[in-house]
Amino acid sequence: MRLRTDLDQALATDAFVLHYQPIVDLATGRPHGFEALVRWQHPALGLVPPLEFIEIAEECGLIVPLGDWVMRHAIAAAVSLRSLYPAESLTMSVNVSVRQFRSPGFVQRVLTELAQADLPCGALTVEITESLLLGDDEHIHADLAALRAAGVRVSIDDFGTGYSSLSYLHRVAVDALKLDKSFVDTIGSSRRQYDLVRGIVQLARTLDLEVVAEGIETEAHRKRLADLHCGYGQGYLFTRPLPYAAAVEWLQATS
Ligand code: G
Ligand code: G
Ligand code: MN
Ligand code: NA
Repeated sequence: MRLRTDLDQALATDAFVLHYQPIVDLATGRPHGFEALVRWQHPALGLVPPLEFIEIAEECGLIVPLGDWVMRHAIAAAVSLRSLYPAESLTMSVNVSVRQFRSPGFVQRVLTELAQADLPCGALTVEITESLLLGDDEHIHADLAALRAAGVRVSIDDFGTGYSSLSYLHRVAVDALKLDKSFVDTIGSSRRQYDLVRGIVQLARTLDLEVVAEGIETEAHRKRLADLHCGYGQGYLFTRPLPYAAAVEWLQATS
């Protein structure tokens, strides 16, 4: 498989780049933070989106060094964005795949990066998926607790689309849910979907969890979610994921 052999080389040659998609406070319209999203600058294929290589990287184990690369660069970007806009208390969200999270020493590596970069732990959100919480793995629970004890925030990505049951919410302490785009898409056209989203937002409030709605593409989506007191949102209505310099310009225009 071509991509797999190229991936090794890509790590050695620093051929990855992060784009940053803003997360917006829906009540005020102000920037809350960014989600770091990796792309691969392939010499022949151009900019390769993560869906085409993250799974391969997981299968061959390269996700661990790649994930470390993403974490280090996202933390560095958070430090510089926060120093450019000190009043905004910007956060940085980083996607962490299951194999990466389970790799020995993951929590310690994250905490060491934060300390070396001098980024407050509370400025980092780790996005995990429901699949990490399937089963009852004590190591995972202990690692999540250790991250949160240090002040790192934990968010459940693609919330509502996994196969796991809601029962994990009472066992696993997390800070936020990212409401999957599929809920947002039909919030304006389906009354049942609207009611379901309202229920999820209420559930989150009861459990003291923040909600970030993904895939907000229209003003109608934004307004409905803001009316339901969904705290935060992300989507093409605000902007697509941006290269670092464009993210700075977006902040300048928005903050
Ligand atoms: O940016 P884009 O919409 O193409 O991202 C597609 C998917 O790739 C998203 O589900 C996102 O979670 C995942 N992804 C993006 N960057 C990373 C990363 O650095 N690590 C992991 N594990 N997944 C990522
Ligand atoms: O699974 P995860 O939440 O990490 O996925 C984030 C992905 O969703 C990014 O790749 C980003 O490009 C994509 N995305 C973000 N906002 C929108 C949107 O408004 N519409 C669509 N179609 N995709 C979006
Ligand atoms: Mn994500
Ligand atoms: Na998602």
